[in-house]
Parts: sequence; structure tokens; C-alpha cells
Amino acid sequence: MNPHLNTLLHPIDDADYAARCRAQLDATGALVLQGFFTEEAIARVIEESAPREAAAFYASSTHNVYLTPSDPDLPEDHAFNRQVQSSKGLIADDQVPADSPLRDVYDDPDFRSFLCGVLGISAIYPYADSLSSINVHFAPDGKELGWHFDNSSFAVTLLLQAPEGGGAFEYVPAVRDADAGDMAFDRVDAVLDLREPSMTLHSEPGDLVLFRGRNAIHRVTPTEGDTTRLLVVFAFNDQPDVGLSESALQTFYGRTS
Ligand SMILES: O=C(O)CCC(=O)C(=O)O
Ligand SMILES: [Fe+2]
Repeated sequence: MNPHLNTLLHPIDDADYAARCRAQLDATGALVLQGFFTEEAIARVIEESAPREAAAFYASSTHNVYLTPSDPDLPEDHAFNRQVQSSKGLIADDQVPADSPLRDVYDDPDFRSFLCGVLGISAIYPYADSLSSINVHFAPDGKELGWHFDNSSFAVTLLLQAPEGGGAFEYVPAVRDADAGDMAFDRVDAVLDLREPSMTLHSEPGDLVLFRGRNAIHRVTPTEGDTTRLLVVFAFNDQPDVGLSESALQTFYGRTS
């Protein structure tokens, strides 16, 4: 059993438990497993991560909700080209210590099988590049993450430290069906104009959150106050040997290795 997880509360080796979690994820597009990590593990990860805030990479540019370059053939105010702001910083997998509890959990075969059961996939793999698999995000006062769809089909996150105010995770589930090539331009406009209401997902430090980020548009509102919002993203693929392209690595991490 993984010593960093509250397996009494969350029996990750129990197929029935995974099935119940899956039903919840499918019904709402997001799942919050409260108190998934032990308080000791969270304290250790904060202790190892907080001093690295100064080494975090802050991309200082705007982006569209699809995280792609603009299309010069479309107007600037087209949903494909509308720009949002993301100012949070992050450290990459190669900056996470080798003995971090985050690695013990990320690499745990029971944790991976549990994720497969919850997500309804047959296998799960780490990213093939050296930067993407485990990231720690830093959002000090005023920093935010603009509306976007993820590249990966699902996201697994862990809040380490909540800010005094702001830092709310807002989302609209199943806005599009990316595999069917659906770009959902009208709904993207509606969400960006705040005409379509979004939901707010509440989580506390130690909670594991799963959501289908490729089809659910989502954002994190600006942090307010002196406490930095600290969050871990565990990134996986359902296919082996998938890495981000050099240009994507450059955009997200400011380097390629
Ligand atoms: O910070 C969060 O809660 C979500 C992070 C996220 O959406 C992302 O990294 O793509
Ligand atoms: Fe995201």
C-alpha cells in the first residue's frame, strides 16, 4: 500500500470503488477525491516545492483556447483566434526531486490501475519527454490560467496550497467532442463572453481531482493574497511513447530538455 495515500478512505485496489468513481466522473465531467493524499505527504511536497518558486518558468504570452498558433486567415475576433492570458509559472518533471512522494504515487502500479479503471482505459503511460509527466504549478498574487482545452484527454491534479482568495477552477464540461473534430466555436464565444455559465470545482489541499480537459473548457481565476496557489499536475497518456513536440515544450517550459 502506498504510504502517501489515504487508502482506507480511497481503496484504490478495489474495482468496485473505481467503478463508483468512474460513474461520478462520467456524470459530471469531474471527480474530486477528498483527502486522497496524507497530510504528511502534502507537507513534504510543499516543503520541497516552495523553494523552487523562483526557478519556475512563467510564459508571458497570450494564447487561444485550443493552445495552438493563430490562423491568419480568420479574423482576430474569431473564436479560434481570441486570445486569453495565462501568467502562472511551473516547474517541470526534471525539477521534481527523485525521492519526492509525487514520484512514489505517479509510478505506483496500483495508482495507475485505479486511474485506468476510473477513466475507462486499458493502459496508461508517462510522457516520453523529460519535462511533462509531473509538474508543479505556482500562481502567486494576480497570476492566472486562461480559458483553454487541454491537449491530453484527461487531467489529474492535486492542490497543495490554496490561496486566500481567487484561484477558482471554473469549467464547462463536454463543450466539444475533440475526437470528432468538433471545435465548438459558438460555445467558446459564449464562455469567453461569460454568456454561458460555468461551474466552479471546489477542492482542498490533498484532494485528487480528475477531469476530462480536452472537451471541458476550463480556467483558473487570478490568485488574490500573499499565499501562492500551489498545484501538482500528473500527466499521462493512453498510448506509449507520446511526448510533446519541441515547439510545444518551448511554449510550455521555455526549453526542450
Ligand atoms: O490549476 C488547475 O487547477 C488546472 C490546471 C490546468 O488546467 C492545466 O494545467 O492545464
Ligand atoms: Fe488545463
